[in-house]
Amino acid sequence: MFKKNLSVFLSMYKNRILKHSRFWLSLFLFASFYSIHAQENLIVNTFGRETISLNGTWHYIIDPYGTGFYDYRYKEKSEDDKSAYWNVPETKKSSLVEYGYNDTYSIKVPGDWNSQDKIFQYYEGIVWYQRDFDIADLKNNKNYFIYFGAVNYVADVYINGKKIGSHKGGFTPFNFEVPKELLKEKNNFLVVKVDNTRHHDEIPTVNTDWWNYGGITRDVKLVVTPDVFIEQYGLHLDHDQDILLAKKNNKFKISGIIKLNKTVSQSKINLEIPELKITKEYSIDGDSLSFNLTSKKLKLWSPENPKLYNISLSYNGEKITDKIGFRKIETSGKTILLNGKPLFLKGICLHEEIAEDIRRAYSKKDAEHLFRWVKDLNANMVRLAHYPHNEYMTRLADSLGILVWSEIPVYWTIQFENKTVLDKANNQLKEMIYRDQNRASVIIWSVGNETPVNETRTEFMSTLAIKAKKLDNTRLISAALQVQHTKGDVYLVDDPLGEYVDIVSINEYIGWYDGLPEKANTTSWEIKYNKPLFFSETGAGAKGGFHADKETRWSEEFQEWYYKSQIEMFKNNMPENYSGLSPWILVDFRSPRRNNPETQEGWNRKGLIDNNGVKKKAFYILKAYYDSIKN
Ligand code: GCB
Repeated sequence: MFKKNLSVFLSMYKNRILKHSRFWLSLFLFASFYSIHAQENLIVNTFGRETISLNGTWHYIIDPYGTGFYDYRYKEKSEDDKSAYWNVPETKKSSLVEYGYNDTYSIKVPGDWNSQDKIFQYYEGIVWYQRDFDIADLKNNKNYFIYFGAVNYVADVYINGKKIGSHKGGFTPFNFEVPKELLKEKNNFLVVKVDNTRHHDEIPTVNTDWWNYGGITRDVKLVVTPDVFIEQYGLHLDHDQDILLAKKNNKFKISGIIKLNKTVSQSKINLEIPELKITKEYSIDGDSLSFNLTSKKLKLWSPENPKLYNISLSYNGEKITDKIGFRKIETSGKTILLNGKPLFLKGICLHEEIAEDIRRAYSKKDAEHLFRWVKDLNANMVRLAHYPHNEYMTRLADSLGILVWSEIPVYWTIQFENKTVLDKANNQLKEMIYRDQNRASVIIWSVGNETPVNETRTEFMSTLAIKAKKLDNTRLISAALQVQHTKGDVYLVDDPLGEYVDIVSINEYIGWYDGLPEKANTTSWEIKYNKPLFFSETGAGAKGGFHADKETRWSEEFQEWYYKSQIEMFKNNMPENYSGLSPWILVDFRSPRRNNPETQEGWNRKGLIDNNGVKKKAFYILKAYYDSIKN
């Protein structure tokens, strides 16, 4: 299938490909997409299409032994096996039935399972999810895709007894087409086997400093499309234009790319951006199209003015709507430039968690809750650690004007030597990039965090960095690195991965894991690369409400002292490429590694806000620092 599509694509575009280099980019994008992606192609922007929500109350079975899937010889059950949990349990009174779904065992979707019932609190393993659904107006000329915002970690999806797909990766979206002959107007029996068991050869691997929340953690919906439809599209300011010149002449080039689910010939697509008075009709041959257009009077997107334009794409009876901002992010030597102006990143890291409820965040309301604090901190940027967060976060960041670092969970020591692990990382990278390709707020794709420096790892990580750049050259690439050597008080950053990234990012904990806070006063930095330097982490723990003198660890005063010392270092001892920071972390978060019974109790306490939502003293220190920096 992949080869066939590719050869059709090649034959149809041969001449134009030779003429127009932009086609090379799109060819690469689609070729690499097809070569690794096992599941069906990702549909972008499910918000601006016809959908049927499958959120709500589902049923569950906890299945630690995998009984729903394996027989007593531990062999996989056949599809029509009456005891397989994807099948409707028999109702004949003589039948031997040893499983079932009923309202006593109910669970909310979206949402992690751990927070929903005591029985799940520390559970990791298999849980079967089930619900029925109807399609009021089932149409033959439509396609129906089941779409999941994320399932942690493996999802096997069955509809009316048939397996329709499987996906790995806990933080990225996926969709499967539901064969029409399978669907009914009433009582479709939908089952998802979810397994969040940690494995050495997965991403993330077994060891992380966050809780492995399991379940269908994000929205589930049916996406209803025409038979031929726009699967993906990207619209952005052309990256090659000189932005200062464009601003001077008030003439901006917008580039676009559209991908259909099928090959067509001479078919028409309409693009509208009413506010810019843009109405275009494009002709598409094959399954993809790239184009450029010029716009006058464009207002560029920035944190100060997060201007979004309503856009619509109409094709084959379907109208897809979106809100898109246009901006240019680049580096020039040691500086980050946004729309041609130097940019300082006043950031903060956050996990996708609502600490007060001890659960994963998943909704627009949750995003608003977290971003209110970000705004309150006077920050202009978030590092969404350590995995792609839900789409409400990046959409809200777009409208609030908050810059985003988005990361795949290539975290600490994974199996860098294992080719299939690289494939998995690649897959997550692509799903992250595809989903958010139209979010102006996302300026950095990060390929990982604190990976150990050695040749195998650098090969692995640089492959990802190169891949990310090829998939999307309109954003910056980074990875959170660590200091390898010190020369007295001078900290040297010379990780070879630095060659491959646009921004050299460093995690440092001088004063917490490394001496006491005053150590920062005498520390200075030497960076091997002529690139912007960003501090992707720094932080200290404090238990909210615990007060003592500043030398007492875990007190709010210690954390305050730490932040004051760090800020002194940032103000006085920085090389000129210092371009920003995102301290660790906005809010305390759950971590099974943190077991001090007096101060931690399963929480990483480096939050500037405690697990009850109360700000600690250090919050105000960072807030004041950010207030003092004008971009
Ligand atoms: C780090 C990690 C982060 C941890 C943090 C800590 O360097 O990147 O995931 O949670 O340190 O608190 O130790």
